[in-house]
Amino acid sequence: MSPSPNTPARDRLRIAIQKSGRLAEPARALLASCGLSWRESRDRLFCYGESLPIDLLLVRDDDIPGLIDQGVCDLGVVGRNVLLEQDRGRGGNGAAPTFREWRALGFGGCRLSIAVPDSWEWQGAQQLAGRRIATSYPALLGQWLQEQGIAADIVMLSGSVEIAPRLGQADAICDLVSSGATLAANQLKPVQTILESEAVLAGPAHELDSVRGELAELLLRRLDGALRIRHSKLLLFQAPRRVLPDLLPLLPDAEAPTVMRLDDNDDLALQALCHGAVTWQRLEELKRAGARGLMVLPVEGMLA
Ligand code: PRT
Ligand code: ZN
Repeated sequence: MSPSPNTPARDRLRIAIQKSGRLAEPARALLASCGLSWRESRDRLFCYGESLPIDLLLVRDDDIPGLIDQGVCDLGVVGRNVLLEQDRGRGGNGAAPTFREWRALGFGGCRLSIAVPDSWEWQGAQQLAGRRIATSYPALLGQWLQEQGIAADIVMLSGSVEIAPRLGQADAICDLVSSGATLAANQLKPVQTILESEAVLAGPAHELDSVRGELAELLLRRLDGALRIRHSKLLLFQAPRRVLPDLLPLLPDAEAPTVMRLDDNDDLALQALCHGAVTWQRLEELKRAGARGLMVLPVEGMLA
């Protein structure tokens, strides 16, 4: 396929991302690292893909699963918490899910947790029986309570869930937690995680077809490369051949290192793509084991 930005609308891939909020910038940065660039519309609701026919729709995160469902956009970057809440929320009418998680994206990490007042001595989930739990995630909480066999009242609130116990609206809450500072400031403590969440690339339950399918595949290939090298570094060094057995165990996270023989002596030049942290300590260990001329380079792109 030779991608050209001047393609008809049906042949353009449309991705919904958050207009503003926690996921907005990291989503754009990740897509930009896949080689996408855009021209933004005056109303700042639409970004027209310039390098590839892949456009962005800037929306509220809660609207993203519905937009995929309606076919208004093909893909979206959204928290797993939002995606699953809307998916479970549809369960009641028996409809098959029309969207699913395509990739976990490694940012926007948080937990959907039950939190109770600091004064409670937590003995286990059964303590929630007959209690009122405030949340913006009634479907996920309802499913978890059902799985635990607990009958409790779900109090649906669209925001400021953490103050519900102090206002007497609820006994406990179920909300997103990252650092835990908000809970602590409200004299609450997390006692049970019901979902580990992060930003995900969401798409339809089925494959996309024709040109948009090809574009989605191209994007996924680049995305997989970008995610894979996110914390990777290229390590270059030299070493005598005889110390190789001591060096390789120090590179457990490296893809099979490339080993090149240097001219006229027993020295080797090695090149290893490390997916874990390449710390000073690790460099020092390699040096002690006989490596020299150690050099750590950033990795800008990778296509498997
Ligand atoms: O305007 P729009 O509807 O698009 O945005 P929003 O206000 O609904 O969403 P936003 O930007 O707040 O969050 C978007 C997504 O970020 C969420 O759906 C999660 O997937 C993810 N995320 C990651 C979080 C948090 N961490 C988080 N800490 N979303 C919300 N919080 C809130 C939480 O609700 C609580 O009020 O932060 C507070 C707790 O934070 P800590 O650090 O004090 O524990
Ligand atoms: Zn929202």
